[in-house]
Amino acid sequence: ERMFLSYEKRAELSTNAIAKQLFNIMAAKKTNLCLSVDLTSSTKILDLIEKVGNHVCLIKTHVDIIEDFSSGFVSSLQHLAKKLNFLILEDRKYADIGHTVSLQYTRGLYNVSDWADCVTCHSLPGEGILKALNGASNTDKGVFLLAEMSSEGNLITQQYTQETVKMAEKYAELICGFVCQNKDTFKNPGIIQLTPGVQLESSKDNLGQVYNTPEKVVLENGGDVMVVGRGIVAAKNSEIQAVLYKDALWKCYTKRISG
Ligand code: S5P
Repeated sequence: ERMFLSYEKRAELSTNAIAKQLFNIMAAKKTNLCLSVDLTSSTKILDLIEKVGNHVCLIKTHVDIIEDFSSGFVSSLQHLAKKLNFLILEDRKYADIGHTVSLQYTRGLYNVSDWADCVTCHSLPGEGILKALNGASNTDKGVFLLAEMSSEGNLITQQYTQETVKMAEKYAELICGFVCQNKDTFKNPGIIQLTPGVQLESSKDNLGQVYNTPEKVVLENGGDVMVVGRGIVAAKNSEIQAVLYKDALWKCYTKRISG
């Protein structure tokens, strides 16, 4: 079972280059924490990453919420990614027909395919969306496909989840993981379970987000990379809080692989 294999071992089993890199970064830095930098000012984002980048394996962005987005922001982000050894995930959640998604991915203000190591994407429109993302870049890229969501009342059914996992099978070189909540959602140990909805303080927000603890997410639900946003971003001292999450999540992982 993938739950009990080390990240090093799983890197060897990955068919996607970004999944392989991410597993190796986690093993090297001893962190399975992904920080979701949901802030609207590019300087604030870069300042935060400067402080916590050492403690994370992945930085997740929503670039369309940044009020002063520029190509300078992208270069600074890439510079920090190299310096502090993390990958970049643009959480765009593409959800349109293939042709539109290929334009959204490669063109416009954000030029996501130029700088993001990986992106998120819905399976809702069908396979064309994966074909579009697959053909769009010459460099190593990964896609996290949404198989489940953390928010209450979401319309994803078990059948939708299963068919999403099936859709991904044909795209072994493109898919780096699933955004999902359960250990039984998929079996392939070369693929990453990215699980959002993690917080120590609260169990939900007032817009439908549902939170679980590190123990629940890693030990019971099979999360490999855990996404924390407000738990760190809204804290008084983000650096202290990031270390707290990193240590708690890593402890759960080492406990998990030791049986
Ligand atoms: O099911 C999901 C999928 C995602 S990618 N639920 C989520 O919350 N997310 C994202 O994770 C969401 O867009 C946000 O950026 C982050 C969670 O942030 P937090 O502040 O609630 O920890």
